[in-house]
Order: sequence, then C-alpha cells, then structure tokens
Amino acid sequence: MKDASPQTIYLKDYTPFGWQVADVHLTVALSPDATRVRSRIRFEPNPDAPAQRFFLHGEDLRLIRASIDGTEVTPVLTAEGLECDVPEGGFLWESEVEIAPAANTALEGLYMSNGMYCTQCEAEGFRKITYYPDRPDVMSVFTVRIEGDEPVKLSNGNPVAQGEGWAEWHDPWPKPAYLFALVAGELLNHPGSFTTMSGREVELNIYVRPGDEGKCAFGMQALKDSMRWDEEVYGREYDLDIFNIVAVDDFNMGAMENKGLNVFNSSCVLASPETSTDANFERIEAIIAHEYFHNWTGNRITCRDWFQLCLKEGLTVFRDSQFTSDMRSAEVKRISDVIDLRARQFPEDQGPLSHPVRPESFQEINNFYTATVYEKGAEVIGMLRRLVGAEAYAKALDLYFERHDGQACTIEDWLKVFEDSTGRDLTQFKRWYSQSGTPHLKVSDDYADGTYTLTFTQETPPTPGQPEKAPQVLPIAVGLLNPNGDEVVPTTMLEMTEATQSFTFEGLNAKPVPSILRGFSAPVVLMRESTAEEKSFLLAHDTDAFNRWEASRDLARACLSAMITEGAGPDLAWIDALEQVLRDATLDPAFRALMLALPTQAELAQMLHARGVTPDPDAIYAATETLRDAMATRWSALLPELMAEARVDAPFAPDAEQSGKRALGNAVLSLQTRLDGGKAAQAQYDAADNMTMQLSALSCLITAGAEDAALAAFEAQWKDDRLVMDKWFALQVAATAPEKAVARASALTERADFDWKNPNRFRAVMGSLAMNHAGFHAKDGSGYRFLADWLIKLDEKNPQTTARMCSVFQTWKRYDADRQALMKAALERIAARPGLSRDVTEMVTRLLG
Ligand code: 0A1
Ligand code: ZN
Repeated sequence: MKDASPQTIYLKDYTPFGWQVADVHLTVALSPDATRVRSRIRFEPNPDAPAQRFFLHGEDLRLIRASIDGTEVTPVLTAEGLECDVPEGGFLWESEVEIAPAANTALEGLYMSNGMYCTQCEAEGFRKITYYPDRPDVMSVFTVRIEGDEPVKLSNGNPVAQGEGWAEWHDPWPKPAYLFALVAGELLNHPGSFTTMSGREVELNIYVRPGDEGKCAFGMQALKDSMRWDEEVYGREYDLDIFNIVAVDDFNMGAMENKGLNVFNSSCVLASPETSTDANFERIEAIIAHEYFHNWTGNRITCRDWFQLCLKEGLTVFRDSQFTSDMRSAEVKRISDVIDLRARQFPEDQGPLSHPVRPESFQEINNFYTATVYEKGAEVIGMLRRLVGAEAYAKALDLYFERHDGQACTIEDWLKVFEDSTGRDLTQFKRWYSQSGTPHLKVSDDYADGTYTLTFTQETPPTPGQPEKAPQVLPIAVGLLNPNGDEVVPTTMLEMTEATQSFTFEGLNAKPVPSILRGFSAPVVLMRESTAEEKSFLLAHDTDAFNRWEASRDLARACLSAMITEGAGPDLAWIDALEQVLRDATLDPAFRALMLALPTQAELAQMLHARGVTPDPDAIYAATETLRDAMATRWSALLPELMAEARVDAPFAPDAEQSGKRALGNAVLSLQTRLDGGKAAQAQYDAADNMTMQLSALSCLITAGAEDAALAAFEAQWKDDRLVMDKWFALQVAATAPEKAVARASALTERADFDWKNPNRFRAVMGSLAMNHAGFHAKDGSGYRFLADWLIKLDEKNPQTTARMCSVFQTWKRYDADRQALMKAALERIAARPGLSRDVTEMVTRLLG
C-alpha cells in the first residue's frame, strides 16, 4: 500500500540517480494470483550523480529473493522500495518478486481486464511490477520474456523468439520504465502495414477481444494517416519493425504511448458507424495520432522528471491538434479547442487546484495529468509558434530532435533550442511555465487624425501560492475593419510584454472596428467593454472565423446574463443577426452548428462569478431553456430549411463534411423538438442507421420528456455492447431535467450492469451527473452527497480515477453560502475517511484550500 501520509516532492530537489542501467532482462511468468517477475539488471555508476545509498522503488511486491553478482543479499524493505549495500563500480542485480494482477483494481502496474493481462506504468506503475529505479531519467534497453498459456503475448519493441508457452521481445531503444508494457490474452488482431519515407516496411496491428474485430478499420487508417503526417510535417519516421495497439476495457485514462505497444481504453480506439458517433470518430483519430506522435515527443525525447510532464504532453497535444486541423477543418478545430479549454482548464486555473503548466511540487504525480499541463501546455506551444513564426518553429523543432534525441529533458532544454535557433531571449516567455492563473486582458481604444490606438492592460488574479504576478508575453492577433465591414488591416501579431502597452495603426480614414485576439491567440480572458452593435457588426463581417463565433457567443452571454440577473427577455436582435449567418450556405455546416450552441450552464456560472454575481444554477438553467425556446419559435421557418441543407444522402462516412452536416442537423433537431414535442426526433430515432443520428434523437427525446420507449428500445438493441451502453448510461443522466438527475443516476447504480469498478461505466454516470449543472447543484445537496458516497466507495479500489473525479468540486467557492456549506461538508466527509488514498487526500486537501 502506498503511504497516505502526505510527502511533498519538489522540483528544486532534483538529483540524478547514482547509477545507469546498462540493460534489463525481465521474465514474467503469468498467473492471476501469483505472477512471478524475475529481473536481471546491470547497474553502472553514474559519473554525473552525487554519492547516494542504493535505492530501488517497489510497491505491493512480495520479494522472493535478491542477489548481487550472484550472491544472495537481504535488502532493507521500506513502504516505498528497498535499500541495499552495493559494491563500488558496476554490478549485476537480480531479483524475483511475486505479484497478484487479478487483485489489482487500481489499474496501475500489471492488472487484469476481462481475463487479459495488461500494464499501465505511467507515471509510477512499474514499481508495482518489480524493484527498479522507476524514474523517467533512467533509460535502458529492455528484453522481456513472457511465460503463459495465453495465445497472444506482447511487449515493447520487436518480437525476437517464441515457443510453446513463451515469447520474447527486445526493444533496442533505451526507454524509461514508464514506457514499459506487457499484454497477454486471447486477442484477435486487425493487421495493416505502412511503408516509411525511407522505404522500411512496418507491421501494424490492432489487438482486440473477440467480438470487437469489426471495429478496428477506422483506427488502423487513423494510425497510417498519423504516421504519414508526422513524416510530412515534422520529418519524423517510425523506428521499429512493428507497431501494436491493444484495446483494453478497464483503463484509467484515454490511452498510453508505451514504446511500440500503445495501450488504449477501448472507447478510444474501437469504432463503427452503428456504434460510434462522429464525435467518437474524431476523438479516436486524435488520440491515435496523439499516442503515435509521442514516439518522438515523449519516447525518443522524454522527461527528466515528472515536473517536466508538459514537455511531452503540451507538445504532443499541440501536434495532435495540428493534425486534426489538417485532416478536418482548422477553424472548427480551433473553436472546439477553445470551448474545451474554457470548460476544463479555465475552472482549474481559476480555482483551488490552479497550478503552473510546470508544477513545482506535488504529492501524487497522477493528480497532475491535468487540463493545465495538457491543454494550457499546448496553448503555450501555440503562442511560441505564433511569436517566432511557422518557419522558425519548424527549424527549432529540427534542432530539438537533433540535439536531444535519446535524452531525458527539461523545459529549459526546450526553450534553449528556440533561443539558439531564433536568437530570441525567452526569459519572460518562460513565465508561462511557472506562473499559474489565467491572465485578464483589458482593452481600450482611441482614434484621432487617422491614427488608431489600442491600449491593453494585463493582470492575473492571485492563485494558490502565487499572490503576485508579473506580466507575461502575449501574442495578440488583431485585425481592423472599416465601418463598411471591409478589412483594412489584416491579421497582425502584436507582442505584448508590459503590464500596460499601446499599439498604433496609422493612415486610417475612419475609426475602425477592431477584431482582437483572433484565433484566440493567447489563453486569456479578454475583458473588452464593447457595444452590442459592435459585436453584431463583427458577427456579420469579421473575416476571422474564431472571432465571428466569439462575437455571437458574447452576445449570447450578454443576453443570458441579462435574463438571469435582470429578468430580461431573450435578445431578439441577436437571434435575428445569427439567423443571417445561419442562412449563409457558403459557411461550413460544422461552423454553423457551433454557432447554434449556447454557452454551457457551467460557463455561465463562471462568467457571473467573475462579474461578482453569485450564480444560481436553477436560474441559469431556466434562462437557457427560455432562450432555446425563443430561438426555436423565432426560427420556425428557418429550421426546416437548415434541416434540408443538413441532409446526408451518401453512405455513412465519418469525415469532416458529413459529420459537419450531421452536427448542424442535430443542433436543429434539438430546437425543432421544442416545437413538436419530439415528433421529428422520434422519426429520426426510428430511421437512424448510425449512432450519431440515433443518439442525438435519443437526447432530444430525453429533453422532451418523451424518452421511455426509445430508452427501452436502445437498451434492447445494445445491451451486449458495453461501449454503447456507456452512452446510454451517460446520456440519461446528462440530458435529463435537473430535478430528475440525481434520482436517475441513483437508479442506474442499482442495475446489475452498473459495473462501478470499470472506469468508463463509473464516469458515464458520475461524470454525467456533474455535467448536469443544475442537477448536480440541487439545492438540497443531494447531488453532492450522492457523488461523495460513490467517491468514497471507489477510492478503496481505484484511487486514481477517484482523485480525478474529485475535481468536479473545484468550483465550490463560486456558489451561494448554502451550497458552499453542503459541498464543503461533502469534501470533509471524503477527507475524514480512514485509509483514504494518497491521491484523494492530496486532491481534497487542495480543494479545501
Ligand atoms: N501519457 C498518456 C496519458 C496517461 C497518463 C497517465 C496514465 O496513467 C496514470 C495513463 C495514461 C497520454 O498522454 O496519452
Ligand atoms: Zn500524451
């Protein structure tokens, strides 16, 4: 068991390990309750390290024997590993341990999922497999022998030999232990192949459980597209003879980039038109790309220590979003990414869990696989690219790969590459890695004698541990439109470095309308007091798709805010202005679908809180409903026209064109449902031949309160498909009216198929309840109590997934005193639980501040 007493690790305390690992031989003899792991590890002194006592990590291991250079030793065992006297100079360490994968419900280390063996070692799971220096800066060459009756036995690298009951793998590329993987089971493979740019043939496989073999083709194509894209855009070629992907049903995260053997949550790789939505397809394509791209950004060049996590994650998220932009629509991808950033990263950065992109301390590293490290980390790379330009970025990346291939690096190494290749001083830019919180950017403007001046002020509110903030480097993309709506100054990148700074534009005939922060060029909160006329003007004329969308979003926010706080009615002027945009058939249907969506209730709560208004979840819900009703009524003529435009007659393809049309059609359907009580939705449900159409129709029927028959039919049709049933569980909690949400979630947990130890199923119910804003925040506290009960229960089995879910409480201080007290009580009840895991202890402590 991990030690639950909080021990804080600091970046400033980094010291290299005293030895290098020349090579590792592992023999794993599989058995559900008593797997034997024998290791043979050659240690050599590390000339760059200070003298230290020999220590190997190890957790939940039963040591059978250990020896040094063939002589048996008796190490001192601690809660975290072992210590031992060792000779000076190099030596051969051998050990044998026993572990019980079938009892491992934490899904870290070696565990079992539906009868198959699999591993998850990032961040610190390898220490649950054998004694080892389990830290990313110790890289070594692994040879692995797997013994067991399972027909398929896989590990990293290339297969070297196999016989009856055993298989041997060798990975020639030195790697840290967190990239180790082993899989064994009764699996079927969907094969493929790829010829690299230098003409090498690579064998590709997607391994799945029998029954899932029909859901691999899309993932395989996505893998090939990713391999090609990384060659064409980054010049990066794959470096082994084989690349395997395995789908696993029980997995804490989305997927894992183990060298040559990526392990995926089955929800992030298995796809078919009947069972997957367009959103699933797009996400699967992106995650396959993400894990594949890690081969260079993460595996060939890895992190020196876990504080540097954003080195691989920020960069790899940035790369996968570039890939999606190239494969699909760049504008739609950018808007979607910003929606996601505001929904997940902004609340984190503006609440008690706020931390820098590169944290400086932690208790449990698993708690730092966050939206800040991943998504803000990617935004930081995007800003760097905007500042230096695409060409200089490409040159810097070439230098990064050339200089650091095979190394375990830091953010300092990364920035130095940019400094050396561009001649820029990035000292101030580096604050993006060390300063937490979301900067607020205020703007004022002035026009006189043909000169237009924009003055910006930046200020970042205090965050935990950081009361004072220094100005950051902000790339601010600006374009100017003249009063006719023509663009007179195309997108220009202003580089703001001061707390307050002005920029001038000369030679203008009239006061222009500015389009500021185009493409969301920096992850800030833009606070510009502008009139509704100006926003409507940008909605009609801006050439920048992001800001056109943002103008409409701003108008929607203003309208909802007035409805909530002043009891105003819906803003018909905005609804009419938006109609003009929606009628523009030259616009991408996917873009129009985004225009049709309203800000989420959580986003509105955040906005009100930022303005000093205590958000009332019931009032927010009511206003959103009223506005949707008004949109539907006002557009009763428009909706059928858009529906006709959104029709797809061709056979199903999960591509950008078709999915954009379906997104538009389904956004329209949800409004239409408000007019016809679910008639059109029922018709769409009955006729649907793909999951996108079926699930959207079901969602509409739930909102209309006309879902009973469809829910039963859906269940009868899909009861044997666990991934589809996850959607069924999730949707009825997320889409139901708030007053029914907790009762519904609770009833679902009574079902025999509510397998709560499966992270996907647990999240389907609990995550969806948290998404039902007014339902979760029920005034009587029932949502908080229900969730806290379940988090307490899950923590005993799976601390990692429990800890991640604790973040649903991160906005607790936003709400009224009654709700605050109820949420605090729920958190305190979790905190008081005897035997609480280190993961959850850290989260709850931070949340309570
Ligand atoms: N590195 C993976 C994500 C991942 C992280 C931690 C895990 O277990 C604690 C599992 C997966 C990625 O970025 O895809
Ligand atoms: Zn990643």
